[in-house]
Amino acid sequence: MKNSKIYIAGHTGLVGSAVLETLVNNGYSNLLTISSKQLDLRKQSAVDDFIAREKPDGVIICAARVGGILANNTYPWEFIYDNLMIETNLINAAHNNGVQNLIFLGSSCIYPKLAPQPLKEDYLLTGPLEPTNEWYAIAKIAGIKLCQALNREYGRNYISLMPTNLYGPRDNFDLQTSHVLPALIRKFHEAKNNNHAPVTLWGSGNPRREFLYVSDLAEAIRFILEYPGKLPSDLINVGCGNDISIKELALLVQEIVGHKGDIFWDASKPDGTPRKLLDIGLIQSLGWKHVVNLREGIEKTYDWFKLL
Ligand code: GFB
Repeated sequence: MKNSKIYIAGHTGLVGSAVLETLVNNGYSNLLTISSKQLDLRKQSAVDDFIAREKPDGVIICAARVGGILANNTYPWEFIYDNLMIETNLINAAHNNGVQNLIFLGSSCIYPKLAPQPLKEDYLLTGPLEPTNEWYAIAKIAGIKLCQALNREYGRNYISLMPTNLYGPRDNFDLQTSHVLPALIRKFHEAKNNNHAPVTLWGSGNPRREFLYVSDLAEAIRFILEYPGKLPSDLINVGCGNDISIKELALLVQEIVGHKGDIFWDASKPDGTPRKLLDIGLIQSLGWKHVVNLREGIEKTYDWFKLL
């Protein structure tokens, strides 16, 4: 098992790098990776050739075009096209080369914008999506369906994990394209170093989000990889089980960073979905639970950011 050849697609990103680290630390000795320079996952024949040549035993798809609310809203084409191509090429090549086990990663934004909370797996496709990220969400829903179609028709074991908002070391800290947590860390840090200048954040601060430290997701992936026997579902949420408003999050990051200035809210920027708290009953019933709490995770991420 630990010498199975497992291909981690997207091993340099936030999630892929944490998965690589976790599996190496747990004795996996035959992990396969390739840089995006050497293999463009959007190119079908290149992906086919790579998978046919390497013949992995399992595939973990961490590769994706990801970004925060503004990036999703500004680049609808890149978010839908790149994600559709990456996942279709990888899942198709894996299936054609007899790969029986695959893990695909999505996001909590696949659920309807106004679905009841917490979000259960079976709320998928029960209502309209949040418009700022429907392009990304539709690509991810297609990925879930690709896996489910192969499971149903060909008996594959292709599992889709739906993580909540993730953060941690090696995240994207670019203020135009990042998610909220790295943006807050950077904004408060730079403002502190600028005589505690005011910080401007986006939207109203009222939306609520659930955050999971990326090493916890990597552990959840390992847990699913090593799960003995058949899983009860091929769509499983991964979260920590509680959420926080963006205003509360801002105060927490401000305190951890040590910024003492004002906070302003730019109402011209979108709020996005009001709330997306995952129901994590299913993965908890299997025996998995997160370990890193939000304060500790932000402190670790800030320590990493200061070394940049
Ligand atoms: O993390 P975030 O960009 O994405 O924003 P989503 C979360 C909330 O934080 C929104 C607010 O209400 C933002 O308006 N916010 C406040 C900020 N200040 C900032 C800031 O400086 N930068 C950013 N980025 N946000 C994404 C989806 O939605 O979540 C993706 O667009 C994906 O597709 C990802 O699903 C997990 O949580 O709203």
